[in-house]
Amino acid sequence: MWVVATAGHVDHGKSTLVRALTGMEPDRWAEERRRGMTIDLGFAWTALPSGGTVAFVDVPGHERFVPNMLAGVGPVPAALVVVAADEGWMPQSAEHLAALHALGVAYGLLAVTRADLADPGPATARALTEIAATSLGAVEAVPVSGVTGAGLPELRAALDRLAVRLPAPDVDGPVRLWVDRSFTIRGSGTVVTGTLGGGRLRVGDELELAGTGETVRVRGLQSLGVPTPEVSAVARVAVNLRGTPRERLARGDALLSPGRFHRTDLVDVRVAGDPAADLPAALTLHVGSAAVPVRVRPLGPDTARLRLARPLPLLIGDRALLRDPGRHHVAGGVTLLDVAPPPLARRGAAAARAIVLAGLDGRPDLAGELRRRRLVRAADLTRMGVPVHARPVAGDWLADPGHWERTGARLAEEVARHAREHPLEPGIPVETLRQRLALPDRALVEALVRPPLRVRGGRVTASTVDALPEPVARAVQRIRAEFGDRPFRAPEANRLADLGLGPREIGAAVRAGALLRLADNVVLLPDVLDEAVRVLAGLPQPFTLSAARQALDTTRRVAVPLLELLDRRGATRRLPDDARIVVG
Ligand SMILES: Nc1nc2c(ncn2[C@@H]2O[C@H](COP(=O)(O)OP(=O)(O)OP(=O)(O)O)[C@@H](O)[C@H]2O)c(=O)[nH]1
Ligand SMILES: [Mg+2]
Repeated sequence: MWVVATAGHVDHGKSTLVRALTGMEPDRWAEERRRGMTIDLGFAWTALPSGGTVAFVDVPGHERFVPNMLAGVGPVPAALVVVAADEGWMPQSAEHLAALHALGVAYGLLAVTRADLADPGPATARALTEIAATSLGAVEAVPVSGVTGAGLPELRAALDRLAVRLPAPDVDGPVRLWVDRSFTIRGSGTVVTGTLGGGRLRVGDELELAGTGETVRVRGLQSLGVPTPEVSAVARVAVNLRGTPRERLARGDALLSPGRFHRTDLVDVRVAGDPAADLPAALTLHVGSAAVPVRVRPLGPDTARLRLARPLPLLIGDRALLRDPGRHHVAGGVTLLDVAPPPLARRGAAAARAIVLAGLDGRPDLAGELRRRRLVRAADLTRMGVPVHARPVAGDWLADPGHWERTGARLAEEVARHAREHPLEPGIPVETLRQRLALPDRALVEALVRPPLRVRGGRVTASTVDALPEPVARAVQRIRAEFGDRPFRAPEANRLADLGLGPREIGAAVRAGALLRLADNVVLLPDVLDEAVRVLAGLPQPFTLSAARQALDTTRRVAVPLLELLDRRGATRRLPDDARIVVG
């Protein structure tokens, strides 16, 4: 199936033509039929000679209902432009065409209706000229009469030729179904309809409401009036939602694949049409089936920042249009360049931003996004519409290669600086580094740590034996000289103090492997443990604390923590009666 929207001035025969092609009534409301005028969107469909199905979104032509027209054409990539042979090119012919052009609609046909009332030649010539100057380009023109049926077979054939040119939908992509109608069916609850442009819907699927972010479940699906368990794009669909009050959903809302879209109320755009500087500060943004008031802040000659009155699920590259509702004027077609733009707080930020935007074209560009954002979560980029095919540097984080390289170098500098300024600390805390490098996640700090640096105990240290500050190294030398021949005698607390070895200095020496700490203020030279085990193994087993103390020629102050350390290391084992044996 594919979907085409009508376009054209009031009373030019759009609905009559849809009715003649499909045998269905596009004017759903009694008021529309009474007044002979379309007010809101209508839907009808028919089989084509090729066997394919075309569904029409029939729009109103009256100038008052242009917002309804825009909600219908917003999600539809093909248009059937209708001009009456007897009336020719009229204001809403022009306004509708301007809207199609602003939205970048590139596929279309011209039907010159009421050809039984006047020579279709002049209207055709004028319309083709107007259309050729837009995104639709050169289109086929077919004169028809919805009343006599003349030209309808030719129009069907032309529709078939148009269908084969339409780009294939991304049926594996995420769903963003812009709601164009919502209503209640007794016994079933809320139903919304829309044009499914990409992805696939199944009964039982969970979806996200763009407006509130809440999760809803698909209770039932219909396409072209027939219940179905699954629908693939492109299709007209009606979605019955379980347990969702009708008030939660209206035209302009959207049903989304959960977690796949970024809802934003701030976007940077390129504007085609009026120069950005001439745009009124307050306009309405039409995108999908939504119409949202926006504040416009021009940035460059053809770029602007839009602040939306409510967030929408927008992607880089989305097409939209700005309209001045008071003036019946399509102020400009809009291409979304950035859906998560940076704040413009600093002086000169707006000018700098204009330069960045001048280089963007709305085509998602992974390398460019990484260069500008430096660090970004893969899921966040996907949600902006940027396909991700790069390896994360940590977790879900992607990094610009140059920035990552530079940050790694800065990290090494910070570690070295911290070691110089705090020689007695065991490295720099990961969290401190995270803040200094302005990284959003500690995992990034750890990913940047490369040998000879390493992470130990929540800090980053140089993995080579930590260089000992000069005074500490000298104090350790003195201990070696004084205790080398009495290896199990430990310097007394006041001797340590004399040597300038307080808790921090001892800590640094222990980390550097220059001292072995048994308890507070009880230190030995580091290489004495093997000798202790050798001496103890020479005692009759099991042995007592007192026997060990005498054999090691030391005091209780050392012997108690030394034996406990050997116990912990499994070199000795303590028996129930407090005696010990050497193990192995
Ligand atoms: N003779 C003749 N009359 C037509 C033809 N097409 C439409 N009409 C008449 O023109 C009038 C308007 O037709 P509609 O189909 O309602 O026009 P529309 O474009 O849908 O109008 P809006 O939806 O209000 O914009 C109706 O009275 C139709 O009967 C045609 O091909 N030949
Ligand atoms: Mg109509």
